[in-house]
Amino acid sequence: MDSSSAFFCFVLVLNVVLFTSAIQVSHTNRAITIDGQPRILLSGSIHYPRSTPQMWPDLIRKSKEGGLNAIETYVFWNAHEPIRRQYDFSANRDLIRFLKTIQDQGLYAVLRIGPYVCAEWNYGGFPVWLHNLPGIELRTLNSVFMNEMQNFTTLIVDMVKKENLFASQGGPVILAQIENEYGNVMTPYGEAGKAYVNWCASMADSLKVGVPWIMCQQADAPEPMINTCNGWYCDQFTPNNPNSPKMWTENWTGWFKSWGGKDPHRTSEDLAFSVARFYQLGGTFQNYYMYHGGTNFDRMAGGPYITTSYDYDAPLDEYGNLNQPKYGHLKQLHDALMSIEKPLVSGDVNTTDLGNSVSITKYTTKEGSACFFSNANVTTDATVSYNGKDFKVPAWSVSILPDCQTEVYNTAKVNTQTSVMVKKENKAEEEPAALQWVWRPENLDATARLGKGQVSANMLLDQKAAANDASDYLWYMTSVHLKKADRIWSNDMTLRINGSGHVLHAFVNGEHIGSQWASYGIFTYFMERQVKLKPGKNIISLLSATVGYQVRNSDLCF
Ligand SMILES: *[C@@H]1O[C@H](CO)[C@@H](O)[C@H](O)[C@H]1NC(C)=O
Ligand SMILES: *[C@@H]1O[C@H](CO)[C@@H](O)[C@H](O)[C@H]1NC(C)=O
Ligand SMILES: *[C@@H]1O[C@H](CO)[C@@H](O)[C@H](O)[C@H]1NC(C)=O
Ligand SMILES: *[C@@H]1O[C@H](CO)[C@@H](O)[C@H](O)[C@H]1NC(C)=O
Ligand SMILES: CC(=O)N[C@H]1CO[C@H](CO)[C@@H](O)[C@@H]1O
Repeated sequence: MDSSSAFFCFVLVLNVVLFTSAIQVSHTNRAITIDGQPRILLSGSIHYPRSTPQMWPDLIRKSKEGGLNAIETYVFWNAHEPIRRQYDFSANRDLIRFLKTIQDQGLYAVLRIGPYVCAEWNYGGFPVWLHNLPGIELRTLNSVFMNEMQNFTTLIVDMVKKENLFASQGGPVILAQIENEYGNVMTPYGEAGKAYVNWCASMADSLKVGVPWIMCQQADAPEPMINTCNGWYCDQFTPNNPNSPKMWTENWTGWFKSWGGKDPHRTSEDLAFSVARFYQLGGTFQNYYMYHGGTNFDRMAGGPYITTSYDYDAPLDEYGNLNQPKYGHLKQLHDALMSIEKPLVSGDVNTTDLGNSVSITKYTTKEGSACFFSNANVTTDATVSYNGKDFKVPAWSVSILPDCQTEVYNTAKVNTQTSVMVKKENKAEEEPAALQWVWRPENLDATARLGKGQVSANMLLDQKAAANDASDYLWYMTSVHLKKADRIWSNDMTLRINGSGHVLHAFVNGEHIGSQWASYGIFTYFMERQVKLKPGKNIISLLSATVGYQVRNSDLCF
C-alpha cells in the first residue's frame, strides 16, 4: 500500500465516523426511539431570551443534575425579526449558542419553532409589523401570513442545519414543533383553519429536518406530525394517530403571574403525581413548562398584564436557584423512572384496578418487573397488599417499586430538605451603578397634553399600526370648539370613552381628569367623567398605554 492509498483509507474511515455520528430519531406507538432504542424522555422548558447567556451553562447543568435529559424551548420571532428582514441573534437572542450549550452538557433539545408561541410573550411572539402588512390574517389560510411564516421558519431551520444541530446531523435537536396549541382556537376559523393545519404540516415536512415534527393540542394533526398534550394532567391523553407515542409537551409546574395577581404555586406533590401517573400509563416524553421560567426583559412580557417576573414556581427559580423541595422531589422521581426505563418502554404492561381509584401497573421484561401503585382517590389513603406485603399509598399519590418489592419513591412523601433563602447585604462591595434606580418624570408639558402631535387623521388610528411596536404609549388628541354664544359650555358635560386597549389617562385642557384600565381577562374598558369645558377651543388628550399585546382579544395563552 502506498502513502496515497493510506490517505484515502483514512478519509474513508473519517467519513464513516461522521456518518455514524448522525442520530436517528423516530418513534413507535409506544415510545420515541433514538438510534433504535425506545426512550423515556424527561424534558424541561427554558426559554433562552428569559435569562442571559452567562446563566445558560449553569441552568442547563442544574437541569441535568435534576435528572432531565432534554431541554425544550420556543423560538421567539419578534425577538429575532423586530423589523421585517432585519434580524437579531445577539446576546440572549443567540439561539444557536443556546442549543450548543445544551449540546455541551450532553442533553437533547426540543425546538418549538411555532412561530406563533403564545408563551405569555408580547403578541404571542409575532412581530407587530406582521399585523400591519396589507391583507394579512394571522394563523389561517392567508397567503400573506403563510409566506411570512414559511420565510421565518425556513430561516430558523436553515440556521440550525448550518450548525449541524439536528440529531439527524449528529446534533442535540431530536424534535421540532410547528404551530402551537392551534387546536384550542381553530373552531372559529372553520374550513380555512383545517386547511391551514394541513399546510403547516406539509410545509414543516418539506423542510426535511430529519427528526419528527410535533403539533401540540392538535387533535387532527395530519401524519407524520405527532399530536401532543399540554395541561396540568395528561395521563388520560391518547394521540389521534395509533402510530404516535404518548407525549406531553407542557406540564405546568406552576403558572405565570399577572400584575396584581398572587404568586402562583403548584405543590411538588401534585406535580410529581401528574408525572408519575403519565409514565405509569404509558408516556414516553414529558416536559416541564417551565423548568426555569426566568424574566421577561424589555417589553417582551405578554398580555395583557403579565409581570416581568416569569418565575412560574418552576424547579429553578427566576434567578436560577433551586426551588426546593420541588427541584429535589422531582430529581428523585426522575432517578426512579430512569432506573426502570427499559421495562417502561419495552415491558409487557398489566394494569389491575383495585377499586376506589386505586390501581397497580406492572411492567414485565425477561429480567424482571417494575411496579407503580397509584391512588388517584383525592380523599382516602389506601393500603395495597402485594406479594404478601402491605404498602401504604396516600391519597392522590403514586409509589414506584423498581422490583415490585421495595418502594423507592412516593409522590406524596417529600423528603427533600428545604432551606430558607435570605438576601444579605454585602457591605464589602459597593452596589454596582447599574443596579441603581433613577426616576424621571414623563415630560407632559406643552406638547402632547396641549394637543401638539406629529400626525393627524380624521379617524381613530389603530395603536398597533400607529406605534408599530416602538412604544407602549400613544397620545390621541382632538379638540372641541364651543361658541361663547351657545352657552352649552356652561353646562356640566360628560366625556365617555370605550377603549379596547389596556390603560388610559385622560386630560382636558391640559388637566388630568382620570385614568381607567381594563381588568385582566376583559380587555376593554369604559370611562365616564364629568368635565368642565370653556368657550373657544378645548383640547382633549388621551394617553393610551398597552401592557403586553395578545393576538386576539380572546387569546389567553393556554
Ligand atoms: C425571505 O424573504 C426574502 C424577501 O423578503 C427573501 O429574500 C428570502 O430569500 C426569503 N427567505 C426564505 C428562507 O425564503
Ligand atoms: C394481570 O394481573 C392480574 C393480577 O395480578 C392477573 O390476574 C392477570 O392474569 C394479569 N393479566 C395478564 C394479561 O397478565
Ligand atoms: C375514594 O375512596 C372512598 C373510600 O374508600 C370511596 O368511598 C370513594 O368512592 C372513592 N372515590 C373515588 C373517586 O374512587
Ligand atoms: C360603550 O360601553 C358602554 C358600557 O360598557 C356600553 O353600554 C356601550 O354599548 C358601549 N358603546 C359602544 C359603541 O361600544
Ligand atoms: C387550564 C386547564 O385546563 N386547567 C385544568 C387542567 O386540568 C385540571 C384537572 O383536570 C383542572 O382542574 C384544571 O382546571
